[in-house]
Amino acid sequence: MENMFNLKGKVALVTGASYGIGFAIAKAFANAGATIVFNDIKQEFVDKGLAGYEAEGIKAKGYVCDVTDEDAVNALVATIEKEVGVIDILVNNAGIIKRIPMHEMSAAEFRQVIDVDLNAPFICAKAVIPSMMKKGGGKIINICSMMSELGRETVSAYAAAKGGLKMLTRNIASEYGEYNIQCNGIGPGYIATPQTAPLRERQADGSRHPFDSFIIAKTPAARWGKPEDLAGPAVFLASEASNFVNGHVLYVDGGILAYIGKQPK
Ligand code: NAP
Ligand code: GCO
Repeated sequence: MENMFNLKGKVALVTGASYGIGFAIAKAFANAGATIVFNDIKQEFVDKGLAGYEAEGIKAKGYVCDVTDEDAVNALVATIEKEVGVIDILVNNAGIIKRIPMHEMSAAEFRQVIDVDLNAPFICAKAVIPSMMKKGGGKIINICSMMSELGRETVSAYAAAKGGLKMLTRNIASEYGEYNIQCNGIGPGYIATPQTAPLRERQADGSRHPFDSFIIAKTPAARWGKPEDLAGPAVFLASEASNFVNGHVLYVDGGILAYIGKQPK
């Protein structure tokens, strides 16, 4: 049974994995035996990520690459294949959010979120699929969101992108399942990372941010998730243990999607 979750001999590319959720997933893959490759937009973040992996005893390789740039992504994949090996596992983790009321959001801002959160996963998956097909299979994991299922104020672009990413996940599963490529999503709940830091900032009087209290009330686990909460689900979807799981979004949300929320006192 243990071998089913073993990633020894596998090359895993986790996009945007200098820190946050991507870093935690890549660390889990390394601990399961995978060779880790990651990218970030800036060398300073790649260096920060390399230092983080080194501190964990992980020999990762990091590259500067903007996932929205198709030529750069194709060049990245070719370099990885030359320097490390064919990518067996791709995690489309890189992502941004803009919290702006829709009627105040410019089309350019909307497009930027769609570009990173939806177009880039398409670009990266398209870049790795041909070699996966030749190799006889692979794993693609798209990091979706509560907003793949739910909307809320100010996140129209993000919800549209993450909703689209859920369907892209299902379509890749449908189109490439016969090549033994499994494509699944992970839908994290509210996780304590830099991306959600503004939602957890203490108020001037030291009290919790209203959204922080809201999420605690909406989560049966009554806590924010930690990036490490995603480690086990990610290793499962990257391993042979999930070879017949395809087109699924695994929500790792502490129960948010199942719960109406705690009645205010
Ligand atoms: P984060 O802390 O903001 O980290 C995002 C990472 O993506 C950063 O390393 C960032 O690099 C990188 N990135 C952004 N745009 C990029 C681009 N164009 N090319 C390459 N790298 C890029 O976010 P997170 O909370 O770890 O979230 C990671 C993923 O999980 C995202 O897809 C997010 O939507 C999703 N998610 C997060 C939560 C949550 O509650 N945190 C919940 C559900 C889903 P820079 O530092 O250089 O910008
Ligand atoms: C927000 C949050 C969420 C989380 C995550 C929830 O502003 O509502 O940033 O979008 O990032 O996507 O699953």
